[in-house]
Amino acid sequence: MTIFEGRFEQLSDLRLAIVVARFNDLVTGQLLKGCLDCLHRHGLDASDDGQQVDQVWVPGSFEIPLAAQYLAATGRYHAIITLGAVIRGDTPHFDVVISEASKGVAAVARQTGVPVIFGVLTTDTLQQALERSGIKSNLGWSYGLQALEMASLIRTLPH
Ligand code: INI
Repeated sequence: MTIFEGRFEQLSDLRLAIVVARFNDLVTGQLLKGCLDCLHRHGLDASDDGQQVDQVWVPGSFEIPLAAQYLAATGRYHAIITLGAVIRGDTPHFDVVISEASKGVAAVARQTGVPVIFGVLTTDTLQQALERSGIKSNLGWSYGLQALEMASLIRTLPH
């Protein structure tokens, strides 16, 4: 039996891109902080002038899939992390935004073969979103970890 799984080692040549939504940037900025902390603590150069991790800012979560698609199509990145916050209290078109963001991200990953991590928080209130982006835990950290695992896994799978 062969078991394929991602490992958190030999990460020095990985290139990652992070797509961040400005909407609710109180939350998404914190997710980004947590995500970069995770990547840094796994040995990646996630500094402002580093070459391993690029950042792309988009207006809102609805725009995330298009930016992710451009990035994935370049072939430069081993994984892409998307960060957004969709809060039900803010808008009646909550369902539209989250549905397009989630379906779009999944489609990009399948069409390009590049892992795209879905880091769009979906909550009923701003308080819940803040709790998940630093007050209690920071899911940005988990999204970073999931990107490393998937980037590593894809490299080990038979092509
Ligand atoms: N974008 C978000 O990322 N989160 C939200 O909660 C949100 N709300 O509430 O509307 C939101 N809307 C903007 C949307 O993502 C697009 O940027 C906008 O519709 C322009 O296409």
